[in-house]
Amino acid sequence: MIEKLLVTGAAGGVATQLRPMLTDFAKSVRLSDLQSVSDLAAHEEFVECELADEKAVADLVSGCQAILHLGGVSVERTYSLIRSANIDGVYHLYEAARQNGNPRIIFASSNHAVGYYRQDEHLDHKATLRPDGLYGVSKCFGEAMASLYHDKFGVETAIVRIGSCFPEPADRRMLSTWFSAADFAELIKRCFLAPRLGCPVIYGISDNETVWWSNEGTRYLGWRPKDSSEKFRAKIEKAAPPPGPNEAVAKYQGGVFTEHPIFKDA
Ligand code: NAI
Ligand code: 15L
Repeated sequence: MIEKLLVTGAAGGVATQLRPMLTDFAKSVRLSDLQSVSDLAAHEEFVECELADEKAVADLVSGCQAILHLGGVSVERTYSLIRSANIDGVYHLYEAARQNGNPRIIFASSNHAVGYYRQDEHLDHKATLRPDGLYGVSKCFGEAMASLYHDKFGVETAIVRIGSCFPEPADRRMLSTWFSAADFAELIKRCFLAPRLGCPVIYGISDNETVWWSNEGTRYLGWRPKDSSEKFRAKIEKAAPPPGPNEAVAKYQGGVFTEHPIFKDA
């Protein structure tokens, strides 16, 4: 069991789904975000923290044996917004980790780090990065920081390129990318409790029928997803006609993110 687990981005959609499942492997949980989290359970505490504030992040990490790093900008935004949360914030987190006993980290990377691959291409953990926007680039930066701090300081990180972690897939593309919270929680447990973690790249997907990604390289973790998006297929296919083969949502793994412009501050 982990004595104290830090969860950043605790007010967000993924953390809200995961929170009830973390007691399986963590005795107490420090939740953190810019936005407050109110409905705290007995094993949870809340600490407000801006990831762009280096001193605040150092204080936040102190005393935690493991970190689930979900905090940050989670979609395409302007460079300044992405930089402060996902570039500066990740640097602050890794600096805090190496100065506080090298807690293991789960880094919430994204499929948008490889979003410009086509949907008929099959990727494993060695795929060259092909980000589909500035958000995807920021996830590539996070992955590089995880690799650097592993090689230089021994900080172990599971780099999880999450597909689509929502209660249900929202469209046909997500039938391939869907990742149930239960499968994610089990992966987190395996990563934190494994005798050796290292710094693997893992695709965060459930056991879906149509997948573009292989996790063969991380079988040593003993993780096998159990859920599948198939149970939602009929509902999704009934909701809307299939997109044309040249529409981004049917062509690229990153879907519509490939169509976003570079957003500028007003
Ligand atoms: P979300 O946007 O719902 O939650 C992110 C949280 O981070 C928010 O509560 C926000 O207040 C907080 N945050 C943003 N900037 C911050 C800052 N500067 N300082 C402190 N906190 C800050 O995102 P969601 O969906 O919960 O995703 C969690 C993580 O997983 C994100 O890092 C996202 O990029 C990643 N991810 C999520 C996917 C999904 O399907 N939901 C897919 C791929 C990656
Ligand atoms: C992500 O990285 C986003 O955080 C999430 O909101 C979804 O857009 C997801 O990717 C996706 O590609 O479905």
